[in-house]
Amino acid sequence: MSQMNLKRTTSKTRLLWAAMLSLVLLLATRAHAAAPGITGPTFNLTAQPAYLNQPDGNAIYSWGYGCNGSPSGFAPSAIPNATCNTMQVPGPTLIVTEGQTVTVTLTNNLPTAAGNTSILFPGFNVTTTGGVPGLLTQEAAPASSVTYTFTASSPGTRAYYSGTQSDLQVEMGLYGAVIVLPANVPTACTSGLHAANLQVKAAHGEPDFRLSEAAYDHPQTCYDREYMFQFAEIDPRIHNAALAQVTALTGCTAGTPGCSLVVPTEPYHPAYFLINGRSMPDDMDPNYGAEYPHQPYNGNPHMHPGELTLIRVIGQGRWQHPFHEHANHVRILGRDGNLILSATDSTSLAGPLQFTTTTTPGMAFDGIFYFTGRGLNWDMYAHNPSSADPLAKLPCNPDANGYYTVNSSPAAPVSAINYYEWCQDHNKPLQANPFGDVAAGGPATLPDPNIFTNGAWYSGSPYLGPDATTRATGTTSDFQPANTQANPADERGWAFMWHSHNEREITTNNVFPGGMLMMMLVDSREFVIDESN
Ligand SMILES: [Cu+2]
Repeated sequence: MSQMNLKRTTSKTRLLWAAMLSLVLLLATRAHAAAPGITGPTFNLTAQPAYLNQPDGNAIYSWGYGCNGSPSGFAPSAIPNATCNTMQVPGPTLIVTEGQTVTVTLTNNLPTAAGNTSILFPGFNVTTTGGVPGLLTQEAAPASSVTYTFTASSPGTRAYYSGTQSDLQVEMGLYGAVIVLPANVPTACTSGLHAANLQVKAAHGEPDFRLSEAAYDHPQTCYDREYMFQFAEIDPRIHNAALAQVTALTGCTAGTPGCSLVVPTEPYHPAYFLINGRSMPDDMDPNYGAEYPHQPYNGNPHMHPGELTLIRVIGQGRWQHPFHEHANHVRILGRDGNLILSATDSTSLAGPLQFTTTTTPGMAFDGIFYFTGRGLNWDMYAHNPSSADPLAKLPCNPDANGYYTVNSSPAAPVSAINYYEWCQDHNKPLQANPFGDVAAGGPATLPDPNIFTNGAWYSGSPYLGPDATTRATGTTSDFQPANTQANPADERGWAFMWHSHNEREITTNNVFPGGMLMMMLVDSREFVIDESN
């Protein structure tokens, strides 16, 4: 049996296993989890210094919020090995539910010369206990604490950050996110295509990484997958100046003359551009990776065709970040926890559809992104009606929207690897004379897939899914145009660059590529997306 046949037998066997596994999983408790963070509603945080790793080998002295003792829990539960260090950037994502009373106690463990620190929770009505008065809120003096209490009054994603000497302290890394989950999930989110999507995941043994089924108490905010991205930048000269001064002032007494920092924060020339505290390619390493003890959250979005993917985005730092999510536009649902409703019909959402999503410093937005392949004008699964392989000639019956789903007639089985295919392009060949077991007679003569350069993320194939990509290379060579360094075995996803459109921001210390860039991968349904890596 050739290597090719082995692979194909394996994929069929996997489908059988998946079908059996789905029965087991449907009986098991549904995992409810996703953008990684800690659960409350009571949080004990500390502000401390530590070093952030950058891909050029630099370790940058920074300040960040972290956990003061073990948090009450981690979410999503589908991500193993979750940790909350005493310092991390971004700070721990605080996950609470609408209506809860949230209590955050902050202890100031910054160097004494750094002075007071604090947390602002914009958008919430905060009361404080303890601490000392500051310009914007009560602050924690060195080695002291302050407690903030607020009601999680409405759902959505919001920023939190230092309200003390913010030009320096936010730059140093004192920022994070609050996610408020809706108390009442609309029934539309737990029925129909959303319920079917869970069954499709279960059919392939894929965990559910969501924190909820909806972003807000609104049926137009249902989602099938979610990610959180916090954008910020670092000017290392500021961080180095802070380090030099706190080192020189070690042992000084708080409040005495000279026991304070004078670090200029202008002119501002950032050299590192971060997604969740990491620069590309580090952002695509796993969540909680041991090599990033103070940067636990990654930026590594994957999704299946047709899934409504919620992206929770915050512009931290000082610059605007024009972020381009390639492959589709983003529908903005709300900003800073405020749903954007129609002026004439308060039951309908009116958020803009954006090609490039903008983030203003301190501002958060929730948006929906999806990819379906609609309009490609070729069969992206490379179906071949005259093939002897059943996987090469799966059906595609359009539902009312033109996709192959459980609403089709006959319905798509939840184990179908072309679930959510755009049926208008079904059996429409791409290549004139392709290698292997994919349909011929199409308009294009593409480069030989056996010699086509393989990118680090892109499989090199115009076809989606392990089965289609393997069939498209033919049976004459062991050389696979896939299985690259960054991807797990068997992944044949389509990679789309998600990156800042300020091109300076896709460098790391002046070297391209780097910075605020990640690769989004679309994977066909049989590839199990593991959001923990
Ligand atoms: Cu772009």
